[in-house]
Amino acid sequence: QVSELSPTPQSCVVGKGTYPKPSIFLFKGLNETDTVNQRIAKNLLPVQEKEGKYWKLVIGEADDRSVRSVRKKVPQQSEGYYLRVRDHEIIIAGRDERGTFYGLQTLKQLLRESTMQELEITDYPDVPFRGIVEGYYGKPMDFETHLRMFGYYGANKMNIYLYGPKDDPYHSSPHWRQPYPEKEAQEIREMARVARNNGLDFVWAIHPGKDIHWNQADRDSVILKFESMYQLGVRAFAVFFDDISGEGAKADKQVELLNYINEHFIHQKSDVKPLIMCPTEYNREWTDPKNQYLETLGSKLNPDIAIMWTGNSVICNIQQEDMDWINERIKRKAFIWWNYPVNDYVMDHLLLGPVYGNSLHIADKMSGFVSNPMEHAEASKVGVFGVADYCWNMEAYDSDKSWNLALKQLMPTDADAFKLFAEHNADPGTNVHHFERNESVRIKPVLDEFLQQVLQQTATFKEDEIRTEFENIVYVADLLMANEDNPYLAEEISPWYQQFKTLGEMGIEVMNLYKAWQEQYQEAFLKSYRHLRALQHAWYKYDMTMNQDVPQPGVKTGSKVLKPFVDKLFVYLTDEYNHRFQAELPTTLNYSAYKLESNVEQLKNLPVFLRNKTKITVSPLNEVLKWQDGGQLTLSLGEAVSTTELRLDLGDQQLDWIKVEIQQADSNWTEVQLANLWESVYQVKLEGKEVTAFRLTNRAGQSKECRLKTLYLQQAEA
Ligand code: LTM
Repeated sequence: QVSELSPTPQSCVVGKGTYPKPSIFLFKGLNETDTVNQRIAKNLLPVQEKEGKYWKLVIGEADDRSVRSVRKKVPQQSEGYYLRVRDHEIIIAGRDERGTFYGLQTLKQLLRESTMQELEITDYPDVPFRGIVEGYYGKPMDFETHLRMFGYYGANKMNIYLYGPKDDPYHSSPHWRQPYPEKEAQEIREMARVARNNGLDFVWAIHPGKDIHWNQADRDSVILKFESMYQLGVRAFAVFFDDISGEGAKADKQVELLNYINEHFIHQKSDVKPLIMCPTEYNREWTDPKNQYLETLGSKLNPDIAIMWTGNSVICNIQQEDMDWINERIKRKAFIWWNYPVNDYVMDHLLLGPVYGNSLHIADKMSGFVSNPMEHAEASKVGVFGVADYCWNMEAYDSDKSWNLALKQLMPTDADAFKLFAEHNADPGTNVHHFERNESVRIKPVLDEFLQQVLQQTATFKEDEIRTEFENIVYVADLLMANEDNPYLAEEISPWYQQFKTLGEMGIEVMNLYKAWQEQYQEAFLKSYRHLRALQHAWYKYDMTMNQDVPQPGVKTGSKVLKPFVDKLFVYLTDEYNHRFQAELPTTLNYSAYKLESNVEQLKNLPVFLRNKTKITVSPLNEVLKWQDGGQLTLSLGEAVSTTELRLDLGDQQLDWIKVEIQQADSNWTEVQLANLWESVYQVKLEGKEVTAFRLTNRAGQSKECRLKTLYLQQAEA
């Protein structure tokens, strides 16, 4: 259907005629367009050589003879196209080759339907550069995944892909100065080629700021590395200075290097796209007006170099005034690096909700908009689809409509099931960025109302609705686990399907518990109680054993609304039961009893979890940590825990500025000594001490910049 075209066209006028879908094409103008477009056109349908009763497909660029009759209808905007379906003829006329390419993508979508409607589409993008920045921490996409994703990005009319995975050692330290080994080099060559064939600029980014020297040798190192990438077919480049501190973070030095590269490399090549840079102060929260960092970039960086920007904070939504604020300082339109749906700060969660929150009126205030995806490339398609739609036709963007279409395309045979799953897997949970997404929106008011009625002991309604929701979850989880639409997706996220099923079962059982409670049926209550305990155990075991090899291990689902509902109801009913029958059924949940408190802004909301059932771990932080003098982090354990060691790695080999104290049952704080194990890894030996809390304090007498790489307390084995 025309209403399902995505991204939403700027204008689509539907006529009266409806025809059976073409089954064969006769081409006109093929030799006038580029080979990529020729190939796409030829693959749409079988080709007919002679004129006859067949559909004619005419394609070309605005100045080509083949499309002369509609030349005036082609939009002026670059990458725009005009597409007309009429009288067994389809004409696609692009403003340029990309425009024709996009017209063909639209035609592909039209050909999914069983009939062809008479129509005229006049279309062009709102945002000049739209795409992906693979800039997350974690496992970079593998070679095959890249190729697959390029097809998806191009089909959604994205035109740029920036390669900058933080954990590629040849993109960042330690090997940014060296060329790629042969195998990886050949993969990049192929990636650049496939990206190009999918209408994408393949931008290779370097991240040299951790250990760069501001001298001629390192200027040459960057240029030599770029030259080696150029030889592999890369024609667009970026330099990222994010998440670094110290010498590499100096604005004037960065400007000097970038202008040098621009002049001695970018401008020397006739076929290379303008340079892109990501600053160190890449969001407003981190800007220090004293440094005049952004102003230095704004006034001294060559105006043809694009500057990336994440918004008011690392992960946030962007409004009109936010764009004005940054554009004024950098004296150009910011190139947005949107940190969504990336989950490298909450790897136990999936972010599958709708794309929403950014202003719909900022297209003309930005030079580009790229999304940083999750390590799960297939699952990220939900967010990517929304971003592509948003960037193409911003004012017309309808987040829910776009989300529904994305889900349907990703799992056509079980779209409703996948939607239910996505509805309940949207929020990142507690996180350092205070970033939130709506989750379980449809059922939340029902659950809230029900819980309130239970707590106030008034008559309850809507039990059936709630029970049905949980029954659906169990049903849907089974469907998803068996679904074969997309094996890549299944491989990425099946642990979450299993946990989702357990959550559904817990939900059903907690409603049974409620019923038994209401009917004062003690035996049924105890039966449900025991089953719930077993399900809680299964949940916990899964959380402790699956998806462990990541900074935030485990598998969380429904964590914003559903799971808290189940837990609250369980605790309340069991407490009531205990009270009424003088029983002592435990109500402890496998909730972490750990409480992290801090007056250091970036540490305040860090998740804390138990790894391997024994390591009480504070989530590492991706970004540079600015720890003010006297700033403290306290982790209370809720009870005395027998411990063997505290492990700390702040990326600093000289940790004399950190004071570590532990608290024991007597509530007094005692300072303990840090011993260096190797490089920046430190340890406090605890030798079985019963600890109730520990705290770390910056006693340097000045603010320190460091990385929170490791922080855990090792429990003694039971
Ligand atoms: O956002 C930027 C510019 N840099 C990093 C990313 O590499 C990372 O993926 C995100 C989200 O954790 N945060 C960053 O600081």
